[in-house]
Amino acid sequence: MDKLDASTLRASLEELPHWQLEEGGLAIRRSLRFADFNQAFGFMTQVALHAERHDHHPEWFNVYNRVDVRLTTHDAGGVSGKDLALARHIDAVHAALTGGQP
Ligand code: H2B
Repeated sequence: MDKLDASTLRASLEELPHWQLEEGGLAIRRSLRFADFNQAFGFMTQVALHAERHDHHPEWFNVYNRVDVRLTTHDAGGVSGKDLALARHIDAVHAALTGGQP
């Protein structure tokens, strides 16, 4: 999948308000909070299985109840539609587990 041009990406991110374009524009990022480590790790497990099914994987960092996520398409050298799709999935899993708190 090709990387998105800057104006398409900017427009798409208006529908993903929790996600920020990284400096340099190569990736999008979101930091997520959970009730505790158990909930954070449950989130990571669900997202990992989805990522494997779609052959598109997040870069992420976890400390206790926090998960920092970075999405980019290595094969395309930037942000593609696959990253936007994964971002939407991540938002949905997070909202289902936490009730939507940021
Ligand atoms: N994940 C991400 N985020 N970007 C990729 O370009 C990518 C991936 N490529 N997961 C996939 C795996 C590729 O390496 C395999 C060979 O299909």
